Amino acid sequence: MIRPTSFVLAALLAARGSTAECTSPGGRKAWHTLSDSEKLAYIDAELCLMNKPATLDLPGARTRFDEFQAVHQLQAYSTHFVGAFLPFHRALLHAHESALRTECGYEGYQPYWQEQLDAGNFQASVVFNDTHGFGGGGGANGCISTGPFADYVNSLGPGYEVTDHCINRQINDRISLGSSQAQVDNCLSKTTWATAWSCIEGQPHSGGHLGVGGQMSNGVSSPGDPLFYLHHTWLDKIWWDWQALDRTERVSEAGMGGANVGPDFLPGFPPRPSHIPKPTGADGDPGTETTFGHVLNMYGNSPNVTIGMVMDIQGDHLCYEYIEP
Ligand SMILES: *[C@@H]1O[C@H](CO)[C@@H](O)[C@H](O)[C@H]1NC(C)=O
Ligand SMILES: *[C@@H]1O[C@H](CO)[C@@H](O)[C@H](O)[C@H]1NC(C)=O
Ligand SMILES: [Cu+2]
Repeated sequence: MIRPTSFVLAALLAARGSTAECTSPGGRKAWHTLSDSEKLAYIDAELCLMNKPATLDLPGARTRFDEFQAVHQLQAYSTHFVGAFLPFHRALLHAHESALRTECGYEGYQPYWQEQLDAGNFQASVVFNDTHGFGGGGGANGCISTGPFADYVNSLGPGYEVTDHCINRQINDRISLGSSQAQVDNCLSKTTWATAWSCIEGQPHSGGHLGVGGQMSNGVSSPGDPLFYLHHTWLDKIWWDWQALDRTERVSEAGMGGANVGPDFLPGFPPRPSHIPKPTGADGDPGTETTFGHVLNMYGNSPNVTIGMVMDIQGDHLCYEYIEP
């Protein structure tokens, strides 16, 4: 005879599904809400990746930090202006966050940049703080001349090139208005995946990339600026906020779709050189419409995942939450 309490427990477990194991999600916080020591812990972990030699034999990558940039560089034409845009970046952010934690002893989670706070005034953002942030821009050739990343010699980029260069920026306050709350709200109000995803890839996405400028404004090599990860985590939060408005529907197949193979030339992107193959369908997803089976290639930085595995940030594979500022 089952006692009522254990019966209720068993029913609850059954309702959750036997494989759902996300019971204590990692909390991703807004950068400006981190304590000084939390900020330094994140920066130190990123510097640790920049000081670890590359292990994956990806063209031009010298460090572990570069290897995450290489994954983006090699696939830029198959991961932008397609349905996989947000899922690919979600998987890349998770791979980066996992490396900070498992390879560099970081105990926190991937922070995000609450850009709407700074829209129209990126110059004054706390993210550019020299001692507890990502440093400024504005040295010779726009090179970051102050802060923890001032000396980093990036071996990938600009674009598809493999050349040593500094991380540069060219902050533009007017363009940064694209990251405003009004733009975020506009995307959250979209009622279909196709309109929500293309909205997010349009304005808030461009506001952060082009508002910071320099390396960040290059659609191919932008992860050479460590701010990339905070910008894209903010976009991932916007996607999640949108999904959470109708969670069951929007983590299901109904919440995916869109072009599977993008245009041959991406506006604002460097042209694809001949050694980068023309994108075709992905493994697991040969058709014209993006589906759950679509394999996201992490090039060994972390195991490959499918789009279906990254739809829910508190599912069988991912386990994190966004802490509101
Ligand atoms: C940078 O951040 C530190 C630590 O939070 C703070 O004490 C300092 O005033 C900031 N610098 C500027 C220029 O705002
Ligand atoms: C990851 O995916 C790519 C492209 O689908 C494939 O070529 C590669 O072999 C996969 N890697 C692993 C470790 O499965
Ligand atoms: Cu990208």
